[in-house]
Amino acid sequence: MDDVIREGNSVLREKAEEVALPPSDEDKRQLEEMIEFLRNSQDPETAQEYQLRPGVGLAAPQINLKKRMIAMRTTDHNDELIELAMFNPKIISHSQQSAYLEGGEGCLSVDRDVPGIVPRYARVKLEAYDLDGRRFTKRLRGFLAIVFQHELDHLNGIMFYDRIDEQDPYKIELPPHELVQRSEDEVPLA
Ligand code: 4LI
Ligand code: NI
Repeated sequence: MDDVIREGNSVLREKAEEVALPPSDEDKRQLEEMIEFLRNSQDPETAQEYQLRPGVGLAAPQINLKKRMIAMRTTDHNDELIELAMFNPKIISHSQQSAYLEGGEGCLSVDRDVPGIVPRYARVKLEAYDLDGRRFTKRLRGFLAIVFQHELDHLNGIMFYDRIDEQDPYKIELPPHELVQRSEDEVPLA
């Protein structure tokens, strides 16, 4: 059950390949299994039994597949459960405003605490293909937007700590203009 690839494995540093569309039965099965893994990791009994850490996002390279596939499972700002399975996801537009998790980011492939701010876009509009191979777009904000960007990074061989400022891990990136005001969107989440 816990077949998650850990940091140090070169697969996590490679660029994953586009999935040919429509997706094959094998691609679909693997993406469904990624959602199932997240469900299990969030279920206290199953997580205990299989010694799983809870996660809300998983990218295919983390289970040793060089494919552009992402699974997400978490609640949105209305406490509604959101499950997303995506082939070939990409950002088609994003906010200028940034956001970050105040508690830093964690990753199922990283068995240590890496403190610091991971700057992300506050809002993104994504394009992807669902399990049926149908194209869809979706706007994300808040925690969901951050999780999506973290997982998309995995498809490009980027780890969250690559984005933490080495000199000053808690440095908050601001637009390089003194007249730019910070808006509500920039308040830290969680
Ligand atoms: C228990 C049951 C404090 C520390 C606050 C926990 C079910 C960290 C935050 C969870 C942190 C669930 C999460 C992510 C952070 C921290 C991921 C708890 C699982 C909160 C998800 C991918 C970054 C995503 C906000 C090192 C495994 N997840 N917390 N970051 N939750 N979770 N990330 N940050 N500090 N990581 O982890 O799934 S994007 Cl659902
Ligand atoms: Ni990760």
